[in-house]
Amino acid sequence: MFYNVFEYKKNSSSSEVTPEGIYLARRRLLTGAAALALAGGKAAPSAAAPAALPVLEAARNARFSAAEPLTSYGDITAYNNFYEFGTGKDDPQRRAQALRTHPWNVAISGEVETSGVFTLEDILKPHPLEERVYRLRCVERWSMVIPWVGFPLADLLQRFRPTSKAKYVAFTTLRDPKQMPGQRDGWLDWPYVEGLRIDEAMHPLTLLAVGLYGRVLPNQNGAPLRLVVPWKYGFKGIKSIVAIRFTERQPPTSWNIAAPDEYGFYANVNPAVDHPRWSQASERRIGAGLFEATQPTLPFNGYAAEVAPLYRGMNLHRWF
Ligand SMILES: Nc1nc2c(c(=O)[nH]1)N[C@H]1C(S)=C(S)[C@@H](COP(=O)(O)O)O[C@H]1N2
Ligand SMILES: [Mo]
Repeated sequence: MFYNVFEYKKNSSSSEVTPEGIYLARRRLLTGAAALALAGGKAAPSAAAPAALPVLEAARNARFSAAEPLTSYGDITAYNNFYEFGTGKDDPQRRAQALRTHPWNVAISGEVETSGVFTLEDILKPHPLEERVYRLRCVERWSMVIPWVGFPLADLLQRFRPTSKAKYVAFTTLRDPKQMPGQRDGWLDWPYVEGLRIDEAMHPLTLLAVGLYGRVLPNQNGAPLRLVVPWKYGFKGIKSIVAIRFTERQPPTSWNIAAPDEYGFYANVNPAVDHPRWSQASERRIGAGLFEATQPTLPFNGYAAEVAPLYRGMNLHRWF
């Protein structure tokens, strides 16, 4: 099958980053990353993040942050899904460092008054950054708690003035098999695509992330720009976005194309709806302890109070 839920093996070197390699890759990025509001000379926000990555100015938004112990920087950046760089959990950290994230353009198209191709700097400039601690629950039954740096997707979308026909928002990842060796394999149809209903996209919890642990996103976590939708399974959080399209019809999504019986369009975290091959009732918090004991999975990943109203009257077994 496309990925194996049981393939996890603890990577004993997961917290040993190679500072030289990361530093060199980051130096290349830094040269043009002015729009990321770099604050030179500031103290590292977390001893867990490598000093080689540029610091981002971002105060924590307490209202939208989970009060749970953070997953370590080492685990967040060494245990990844980014199939463009391979299917192994440690492939992205090893193979994504050479991805060129500058210059970077994002194409805005479809049912909007203002469409066009914008530089990353244009995309980011008007948006103050904030930190939000969100749970990430992968469909594979593991979870993390991640301090993202970003801004609400709604603030960006509104700038382009969606028309009344804009019912969905579709996202596309870079397609470049030269830089993304996994795209030479047929794991998924490339480029990776995802989508949200417009009210999901506009929900205040939906975040566009440009950093984590107070610094620019490492490539393996989706630099320079990735989606974070905390009440949905991790695969909705599309990485390294190059296109945002407003559509009238529900857009295709990569995992749904690959295995429609296993991955739905909605992909809301739901302990009551099993994946066909395993239960979704519990999860293993990465790095939480020697045995990483499982804990119950919460409806909407714990965000039910905020987002359950979006799905009022919908049969969530049918629309999984
Ligand atoms: N372009 C792209 N985005 C992607 C993926 C991918 O393979 N390609 N994997 C998804 C999956 S399955 C998960 S769980 C999250 C993982 O995000 P993280 O590696 O930053 O924890 O990214 C999602 N976004
Ligand atoms: Mo995932």
